[in-house]
Amino acid sequence: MKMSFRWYGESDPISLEYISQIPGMRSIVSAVYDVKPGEVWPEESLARMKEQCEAHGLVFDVVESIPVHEDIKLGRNNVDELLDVYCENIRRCAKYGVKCVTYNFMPVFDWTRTQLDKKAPDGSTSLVMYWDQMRGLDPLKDDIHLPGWDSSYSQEEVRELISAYGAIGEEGLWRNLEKFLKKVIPVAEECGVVMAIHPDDPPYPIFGLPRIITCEEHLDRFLKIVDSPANSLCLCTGSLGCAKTNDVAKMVRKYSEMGRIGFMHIRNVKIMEDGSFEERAHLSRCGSLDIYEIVKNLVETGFDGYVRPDHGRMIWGETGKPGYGLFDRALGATYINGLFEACEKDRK
Ligand SMILES: [Mn+2]
Repeated sequence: MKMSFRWYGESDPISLEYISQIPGMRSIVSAVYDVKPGEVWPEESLARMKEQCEAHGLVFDVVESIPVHEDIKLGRNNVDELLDVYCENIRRCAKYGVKCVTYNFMPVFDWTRTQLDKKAPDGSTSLVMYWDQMRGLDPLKDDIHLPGWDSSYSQEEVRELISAYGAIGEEGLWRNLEKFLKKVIPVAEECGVVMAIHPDDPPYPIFGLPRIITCEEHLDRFLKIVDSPANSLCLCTGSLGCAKTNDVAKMVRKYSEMGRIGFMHIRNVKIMEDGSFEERAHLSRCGSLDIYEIVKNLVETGFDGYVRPDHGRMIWGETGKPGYGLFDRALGATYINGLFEACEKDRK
């Protein structure tokens, strides 16, 4: 397993020096943030990222993410041109040492929460999604601004996108994903990059938008489209774990055994009675997921891909990007490292 940490580049309030001080930290997960989706990433930006990481004894070998342009997901006229740009970005990442590229295929919104700073009894804050706050919201009628949504879309654009996705439906989205994979995976294979798709967060339809990377049946279908280790999963326990019907530990064992997990996002969530969920500390007893079971399944199947502690809470008075503070993610990394050490020693 290769332990990693997400870093948002020079604008991230958390320094590479601090990240390098987390015990066992190896890799940096980052991206080029100064260009829009559908544009070619400047080589200078990649070279600089690599240099900065190396100066702190870290390796820049995971990209999260190269965003997939909405026109690719919708299969619009300019899709071939956009796919060429996407492939060029994979080649450029590989040239600067990147081994794994994460992306998602979620329509319009990357992730959905209703509050980013819900206070727990202990004073920590975290991201939550409460159905009480979601119900009654209709982006086709109201001007909705949920936290975390791309504010660059106007209300009119959001409506237009939602109706365009409604028109293609789930099967249309699968078709466009297939076209994407058939173009992109051979390029990834050629340059030694593993493409790792991130599941939909949460893994069910929101506002009628189709969502397909959601459950075991759909992950099976996804992996069969291009049956290659370069076509892999970024298995995010917290995203898949928001649906009670997903047995995350079992999925981890199955896909790791198949050699089809490139990247593990490990975090815990607490699913509430009505299906709402709260992000919690990584520890098994803090949420609904058995993180020990998940790590044990990885170790027993010989997992050697990347792992990162996913979202953390805000604790000890830290402020910053919700989910991406230093302290709780560092605690998460240490906890996960401990589980790996124990499981690996048990195995011998
Ligand atoms: Mn994730």
